[in-house]
Amino acid sequence: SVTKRLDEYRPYPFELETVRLDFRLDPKQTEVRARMAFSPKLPAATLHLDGEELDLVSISLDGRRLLRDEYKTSATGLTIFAASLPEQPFTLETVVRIAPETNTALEGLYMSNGMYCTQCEAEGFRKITYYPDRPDVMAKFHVTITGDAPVLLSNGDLVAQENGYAEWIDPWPKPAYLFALVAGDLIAHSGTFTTMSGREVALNIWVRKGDEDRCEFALEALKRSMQWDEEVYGREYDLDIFNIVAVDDFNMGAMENKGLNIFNSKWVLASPETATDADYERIEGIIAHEYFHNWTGNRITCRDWFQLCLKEGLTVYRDQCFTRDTRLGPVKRIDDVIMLRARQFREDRGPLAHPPRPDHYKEINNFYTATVYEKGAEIVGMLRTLVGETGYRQALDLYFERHDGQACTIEDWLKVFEDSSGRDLSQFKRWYTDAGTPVLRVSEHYKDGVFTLRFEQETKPTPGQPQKRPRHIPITVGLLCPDGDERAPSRVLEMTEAKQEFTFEDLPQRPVASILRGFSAPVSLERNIAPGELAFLLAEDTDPFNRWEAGRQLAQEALVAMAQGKAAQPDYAVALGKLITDESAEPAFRALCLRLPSEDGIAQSLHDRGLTPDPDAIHAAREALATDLARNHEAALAEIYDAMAVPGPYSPDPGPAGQRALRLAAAGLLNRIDGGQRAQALFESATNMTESLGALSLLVQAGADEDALAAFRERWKGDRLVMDKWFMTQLAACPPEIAVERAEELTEDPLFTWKTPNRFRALMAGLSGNHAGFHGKDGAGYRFYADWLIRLDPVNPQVAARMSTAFETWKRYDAERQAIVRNALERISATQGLSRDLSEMTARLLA
Ligand code: BAL
Ligand code: ZN
Repeated sequence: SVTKRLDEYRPYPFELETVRLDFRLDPKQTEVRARMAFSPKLPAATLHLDGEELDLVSISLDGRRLLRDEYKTSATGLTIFAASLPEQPFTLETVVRIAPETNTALEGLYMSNGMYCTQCEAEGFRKITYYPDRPDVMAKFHVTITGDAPVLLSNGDLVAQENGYAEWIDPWPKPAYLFALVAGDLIAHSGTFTTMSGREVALNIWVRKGDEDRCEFALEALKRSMQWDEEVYGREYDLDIFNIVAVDDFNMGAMENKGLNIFNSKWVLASPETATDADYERIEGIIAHEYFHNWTGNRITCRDWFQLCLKEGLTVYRDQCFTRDTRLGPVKRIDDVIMLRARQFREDRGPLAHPPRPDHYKEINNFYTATVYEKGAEIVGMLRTLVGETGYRQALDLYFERHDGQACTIEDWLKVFEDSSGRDLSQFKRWYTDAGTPVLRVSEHYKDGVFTLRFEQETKPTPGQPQKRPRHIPITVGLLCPDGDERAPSRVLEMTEAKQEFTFEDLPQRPVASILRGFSAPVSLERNIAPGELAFLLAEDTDPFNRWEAGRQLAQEALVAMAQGKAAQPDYAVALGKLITDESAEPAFRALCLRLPSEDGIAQSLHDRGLTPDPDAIHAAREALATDLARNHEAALAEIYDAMAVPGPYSPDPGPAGQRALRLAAAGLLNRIDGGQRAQALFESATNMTESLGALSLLVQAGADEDALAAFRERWKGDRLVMDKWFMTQLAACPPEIAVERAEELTEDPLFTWKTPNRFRALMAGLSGNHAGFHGKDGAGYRFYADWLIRLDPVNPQVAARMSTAFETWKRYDAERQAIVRNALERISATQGLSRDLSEMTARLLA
């Protein structure tokens, strides 16, 4: 299949101002009539429309049927020869038929539980009708829907409606990937929002009957998002109606279609009995994310798919800031960095590493990655650090003013920062074009009142980029006196060279440096620092991120030593003891400090030090450290466990959620020494899903789960979202030696409806999240996983390809494991009729 390249971009040779789409819905044979008003921009151009899996019924130009020799169709589209095209504007009309019922790939128009819905990003619209399916072609859509369903939705404003018929006009030009249609027997949970200019917007969350009492939280989150975007970015909503639809079968988390967001029901529906605190927070974040796309993505979109992080990086950054503002800012920042390291740093170190703006791809769906999203967000954060608060707001104002209604590039984006701040960002741009996580080494020197930080940066080669250039890195630094006071306000050091030093003068005493505060750049900091200094930072740093980071580093050092059979320094246990009883620290923050680094993270850390990680030794080390901590701090942890019980009715607010998190973290450690006693009691008394699932997970970990798993299943077997948790948790948390066997058994469970993406992901991610289980020496985990990817691929290539990233770390491990993975990947890659999605992934994984 064909590789697409950034430097091959050519503008579309026609202007497409309006499109009229008439749908006659039928599960087996939906008819789509499209009328497109084109104006040629270049003389004698042929007209190419994308189209896949379409049954062409008719095609006419300005009312005249085209003859067979005036156009040609292929597996990828429809071409009308230049000789048949007038030089003046013309209208092309096509009629095609499609079969939503048999569309299991969930791209284009498909069906989920009897309801019709669409997913068009990135290139799904071409499975609905022939069209220039590229984001730089922006047109006004006018849609009619005829179908046997009480609710018929599309983008924009509803202009006419009667039984089985609806007509929608979207006044805002948009690319086809933002088109959406939904039809079904749905019920709305509704509200209103009055915008800053006083317009009233109707808000609806459409769900299946029975789910309507789980929508209130999402509705309120939507209102908070609308308000925040007005206050912080000056952005007002621009239609009279905003619809959200919850769908059970969905490849992504959610989709920002103009005025008609479609959500994976997992990220809308919430009730205390069925959703955890983490779910609530994530729902709020995703609702905000999709809403914020209305300006960063929809009003200003991408010129081509190479620019995906233009909208995604910025919108993730915006949703992260929204959550920081509405919940506990420092805790959110730490959570985001944990995620970034677990997913993006991991991606950047392996065979799938790519720049936030890739310059080639075969299947764009394979680039909806942590690098494009989360690293893209870090880059926006760095820009803000470099130009400052006011500078950032000025740049964004200019971005909206200059580019509203356009399809833009990363160059356009950086130019608004350059023009508004007067800075040269040409070196900074490497963050977008170069892959890999820079390693930042620092050494500290103190003499005659002068403190010097010497930095060195190095980025390892990544696929296709053997040579790396120095990046422009903002390093926020604070200096602490030995008594914990700040010496001076935090300073942003701007590193642009491969080696660079910065000095701080007039210091009567050697300070303790707090480096990379707030994680001011997505780099891997290497610092030769004494455990005592880390313990000091954990106790005293005024930057909450670095306070947590010091603890994490102590834990990581202990685990890395233990995984090699060495004794751990006692510093971590001692320092942590002080922190967990520090009642001036937020419970949510303390909970994060009690969370040990993941086994995958320890494996990475060992690999970074040139060692081969042994998954069993890592698991044993982590268990041993947890047991040690429990023994050392038993009384304090038990006290926390009792004190952090949250009485009264459930609230997902950050306060009580933080208490529950701390309580569960304490129970998690104590679970190693109390024989699962607290977990059992909590499981039986739980009044919400956070406690219930938290306790279940601990029982699974303790191997005392048989009754609890059965009871949980019995209670929730009719609830698809809760059952996903049941599948996932018992695989992620169980002792590694039984993980694969359990996964095999679970695939036999009648509730394992593997064609539903959420269920498939729950089981597979549960297994791959069990580090020592998935990477078991006998290779059973690898084989099992590969078998299922092969099975899913013909049904849903996008999900199969996405899940193949479980193999991205395979080169870290020993030769025996590598041989088994290689074999598994080669087996996938040799499968007859493998999708473009999965074959690109396996080729990259094997390269
Ligand atoms: N655009 C795809 C889903 C999202 O990032 O919002
Ligand atoms: Zn997005």
